Amino acid sequence: MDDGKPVWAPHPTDGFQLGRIIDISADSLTIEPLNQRGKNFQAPVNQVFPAEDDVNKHVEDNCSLMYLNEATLLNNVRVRYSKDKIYTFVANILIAVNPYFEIPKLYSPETIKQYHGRSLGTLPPHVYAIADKAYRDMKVLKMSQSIIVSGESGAGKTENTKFVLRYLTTSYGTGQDIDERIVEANPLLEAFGNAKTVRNNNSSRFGKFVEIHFNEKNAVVGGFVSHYLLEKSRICTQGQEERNYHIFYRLCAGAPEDIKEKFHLSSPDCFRYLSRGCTRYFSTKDSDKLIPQNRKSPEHLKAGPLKDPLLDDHADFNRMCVAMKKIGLDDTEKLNMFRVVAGVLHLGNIDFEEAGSTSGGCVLKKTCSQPLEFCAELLGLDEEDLRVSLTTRVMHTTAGGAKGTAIKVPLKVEQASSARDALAKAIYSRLFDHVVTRINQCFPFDSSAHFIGVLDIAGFEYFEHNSFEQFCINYCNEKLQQFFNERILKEEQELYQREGLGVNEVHYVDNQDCIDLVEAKLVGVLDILDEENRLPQPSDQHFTETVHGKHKDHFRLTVPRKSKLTVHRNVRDDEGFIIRHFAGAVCYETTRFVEKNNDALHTSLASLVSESKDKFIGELFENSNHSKDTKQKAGKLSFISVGNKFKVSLKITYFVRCVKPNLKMVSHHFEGAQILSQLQSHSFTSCQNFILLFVHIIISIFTKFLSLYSVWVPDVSQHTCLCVFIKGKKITVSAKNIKQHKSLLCVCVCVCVCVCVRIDGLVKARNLKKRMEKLNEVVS
Ligand code: AD9
Ligand code: MG
Repeated sequence: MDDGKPVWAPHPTDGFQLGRIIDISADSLTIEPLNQRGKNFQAPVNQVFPAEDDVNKHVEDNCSLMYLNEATLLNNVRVRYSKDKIYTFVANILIAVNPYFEIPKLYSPETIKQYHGRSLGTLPPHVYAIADKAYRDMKVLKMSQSIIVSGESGAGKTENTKFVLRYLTTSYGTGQDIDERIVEANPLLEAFGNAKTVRNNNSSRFGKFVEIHFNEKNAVVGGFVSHYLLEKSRICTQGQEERNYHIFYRLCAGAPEDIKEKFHLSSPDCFRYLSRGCTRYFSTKDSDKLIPQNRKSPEHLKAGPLKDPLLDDHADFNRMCVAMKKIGLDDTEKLNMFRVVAGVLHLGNIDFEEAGSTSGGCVLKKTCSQPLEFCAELLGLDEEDLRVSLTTRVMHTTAGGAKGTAIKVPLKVEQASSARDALAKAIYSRLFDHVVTRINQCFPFDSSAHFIGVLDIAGFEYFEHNSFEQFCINYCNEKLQQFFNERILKEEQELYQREGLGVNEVHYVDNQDCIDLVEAKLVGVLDILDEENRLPQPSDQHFTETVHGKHKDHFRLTVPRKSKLTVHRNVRDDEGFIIRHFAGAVCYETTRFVEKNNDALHTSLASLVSESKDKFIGELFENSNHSKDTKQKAGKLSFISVGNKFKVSLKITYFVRCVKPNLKMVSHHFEGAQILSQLQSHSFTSCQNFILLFVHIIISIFTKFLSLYSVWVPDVSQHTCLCVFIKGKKITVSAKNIKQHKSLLCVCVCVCVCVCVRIDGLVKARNLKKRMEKLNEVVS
């Protein structure tokens, strides 16, 4: 690299910049930027990479780059992005950069036809190519396949998932209703399970695994959606400038007048559950003109009822109704769903105040008789029963160990508010379960030979303030990453073993310790939190202290104050903890963790709704097992079941790694540094792992070779790239001559491979990783 050739050196915002090596010291290089002559700077050796001869040239598969490293990979993706080529392969992993605009013809029916039956690599990289490969492998290998779509929030996972579904149903469907229903299920799922967040205007707040089933003749016969981890806390409260689930606003904005009247709906501003987050869009004006002509006008931001200038709730309501019709839901079912949504909104408006008596209990505020009446009416409950169940709970006295008489214990204002919110969460999440169940009934199948599953989960999240929701989502992503590591590395190892290379063990960064930290029995954060919830007086502070107490020297967990990992010094040690995730360290503020983890419906409320006069509500709660309900926390159980599904039933997995180009969510804007960090934590890790694995093999061969014959060693400190020991005699090779020696190096590698291929054993060399990186540069 010190041959005067351009190199990639770190840049704070672009990720990398082109420069020239001016000087080399033991562990750093002096670089002169190509576009800022004289503005030299120092860069660590391991962060400077050789550049391709032509940095404006791009390749479809990163593996065909002359030098494959972080910088060339990023540059390749950047050049392609600037030409609206958003897909790039790294072998058979697909990188997909979110373009934030519709690229003409990229997903057109003609494009679908083009990819039909074509081998990977014969056409430009595309998510259709991955879908087709999965299909062909399913057909040939007679095995179910899965495609895992990952990436951070807003990176394009859900959109790409939809493209895969559309491709498979269009290309290999039978042209019947079922094909369309599988695709049209998405707008409905999104209405109930997606919301606007600061990272994505249409953020999925649940995970889904969609299976497309095929018959013996490999034609689509049906589908099945598994869902998990719906973010329940959002139903009652949202972060600043975030919204509740779309359906609430769509109903208020788009429902016909008669339905609005029937369900007593008005502007979203009138509902507490809708007005907690979006202060920016909040106004007390009760105007109902929800769709601004100019959606971005400042007037609109200032005035008008609660709505988002970038979302068109009115039009989206109509689109959702079309989707409902297409998947076969009739008007009664549709209205039932809307009625429950409206019931939840009115429930949220019920408020409490101290009773003013010695009982210490609470009563409904005087202004709340109407919300109580509306809520009871819509949910088929008795108004008085609802009032009593919200403000008291039934407890059984125990006499001599046997259950005694039931007594009504009055609830304090906060307890009654929690009970109300728990009821809202229970009703809405039951409704969501019902929506998924109904969707599944719309594309039934009697039997299927195989399926292709597509996983789309909420992406890794880190904000300025991170709470319980981020904790759960990131835990899920951590599990997914583990699966990715295992799958890719294990398969590679097996391949090397099959090829006869004597590699016994390959070490890679395993995140099992991080997963254990969250889910281990008794000492895991989730169990500690559950335990806290069971205490007579649970507190966030006590929970946080217990977490720190149980994991004092845990590599993955640290206190916020002393940590250099994140910038959250203002969080006190008993107010949070930092977890080092695979994708970076996140500081979680534990205020309200206990409350958010508590979905428990107390018995009187649970039995009240399950005995509702309304048939639909009764059915939602029909098979409810209250004790099970109270225990279903944080999606721990449900994620594992989905995870197990992969492990047990699927043999082959394809990965689509989505990348978010910028935080502003705009088109044609490439923020190199933040893309680089996504590539490092997602796609590139895998690529690095490949390289690491490859270099690991070479190193182990060399190390064996050393004891017998000779070895090549990187020797940067002497301004040379290589020293070669041949039978004990050291010969240095300067970087200038490296090209001439390339063939010699190749011969050496071949000889090493031939000689050492059957030698087993582990590498014990120190600083292995550093050496591997150096050697990798040399070898490449
Ligand atoms: V989250 O983890 O659910 O918050 P996703 O699912 O990764 O997130 P999503 O697919 O919802 O992100 O994409 C965000 C937005 O980017 C979409 O609403 C589109 O407006 C935009 N997008 C994403 N992919 C494409 C694309 N291939 N073409 C055009 C796109 N626009
Ligand atoms: Mg999504």
